[in-house]
Amino acid sequence: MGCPQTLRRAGRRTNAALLLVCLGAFLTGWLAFAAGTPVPATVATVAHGLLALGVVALVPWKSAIVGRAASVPLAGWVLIVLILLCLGAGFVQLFRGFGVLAGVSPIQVHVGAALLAVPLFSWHVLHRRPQRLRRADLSRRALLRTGAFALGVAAAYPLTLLAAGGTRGDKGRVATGSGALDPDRIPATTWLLDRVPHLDGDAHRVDVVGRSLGPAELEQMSVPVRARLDCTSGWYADATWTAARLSDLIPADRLVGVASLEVTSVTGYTRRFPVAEASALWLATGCQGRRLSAGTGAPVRLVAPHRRGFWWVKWVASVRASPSPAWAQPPFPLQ
Ligand SMILES: Nc1nc2c(c(=O)[nH]1)N[C@H]1C(S)=C(S)[C@@H](COP(=O)(O)O)O[C@H]1N2
Ligand SMILES: [Mo]
Repeated sequence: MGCPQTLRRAGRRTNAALLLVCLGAFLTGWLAFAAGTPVPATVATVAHGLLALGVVALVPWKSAIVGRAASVPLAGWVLIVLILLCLGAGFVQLFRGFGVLAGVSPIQVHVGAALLAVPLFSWHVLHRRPQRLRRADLSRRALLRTGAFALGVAAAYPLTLLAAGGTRGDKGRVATGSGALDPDRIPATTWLLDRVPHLDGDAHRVDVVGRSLGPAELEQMSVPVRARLDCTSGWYADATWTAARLSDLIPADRLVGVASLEVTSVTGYTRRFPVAEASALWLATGCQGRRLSAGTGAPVRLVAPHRRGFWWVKWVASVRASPSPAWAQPPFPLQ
C-alpha cells in the first residue's frame, strides 16, 4: 500500500496502468474459459490472477484519484460497484471454491459483473480526453517504479494462492480454477438460456454422418471412459462415462474432404470440432454406471475430455460432416 505522499502523485500513470491491467484481465478471463487442457489453462489462469492482483494493488491510488474528483456521476459509482463485485466474486471462488447461493455461483457473479461493467467502462475511458504518452513515462525512474510494482504483484501471487489453499481446505482445485464435485452428483447445467428437453429414450435416433443410431446400438459399442467435465461456472467432476468413440461410428471414407464435425442438440445448441478430434470425442448414454438423467443430456450426450464443459453438447440429435473449418463458429455458444 502506498504512503500518503506517493498517493498524492496518483494520476495519469495510475489510470493508464489500471486500463492495461483491466483489459488484460478481461482478455485472460475469456482465454481461461476457452482453454480446456492443463497447460494453456494454467497459463491463462496464472495471467488472470496476476492481473487481478494488479487491479487490487492499484485500488489505493485510484481511490486517491476518485477522492480528488469534484463529483462522481452515478454511472461512475455503478462501475465502481460492478468492478468490486467482480473482484470480490473472483476471490470468493479462489478462497471458498465452488458453491451456489441463491442459484448463482461465484464465477457466474464474476463474469456477469464483468460483462455489465463493459459498456460503463468503455464510456468512462472514451469520454475522457485522450492521454498521450509523455517522455517522462519512459524515464528510468518511471520504469523502475513499474518494475517494482510488477515484482510486488508477482510476489503477492504465490502468497495469495497459499492463503487460499489454506482456507479452502481439501476441496480440490485444478488448473482452470474449478473446484471438485462428486461425480455421482453432477448438476444439470446449462450454458445460458437452453431448456431441458424430455426425450423418449427408446425412440430417439442420432444421425451420425448419415447413419441413424439409437441409444441401445450406441450402448453396444460403448466402453467406460474416464473424463473430467470442467464447467466454466467453477466446478469439475472426474466421472466414468459409458460412451462410444465417434471415429468408430463413422466409416473413414465418409470423412474425406471433411474439415469439421458439427454436433447439434435437439435444442439447437451446436459446437463444431476439427475432424482430427473424431477419435477423442464420444457419444455417451451413461455416467457412473447409470443411464443419463434428462438434465445431464439423456438419452445421448457428447463427452469431449480435452475441452471445457460447454463443448459437451447434451441431447445430441446429429453429428454432421462439414467442409467448413471448426473455427468458423462463435467462440462460445449463444444459447
Ligand atoms: N444442449 C446443451 N448442451 C450443453 C449445455 C447447454 O446449455 N445445452 N451446457 C453445457 C455446459 S456449459 C456444461 S458445463 C455441460 C454440463 O453438463 P451437465 O449438465 O451434465 O453438468 O453441458 C454442456 N452441454
Ligand atoms: Mo458449463
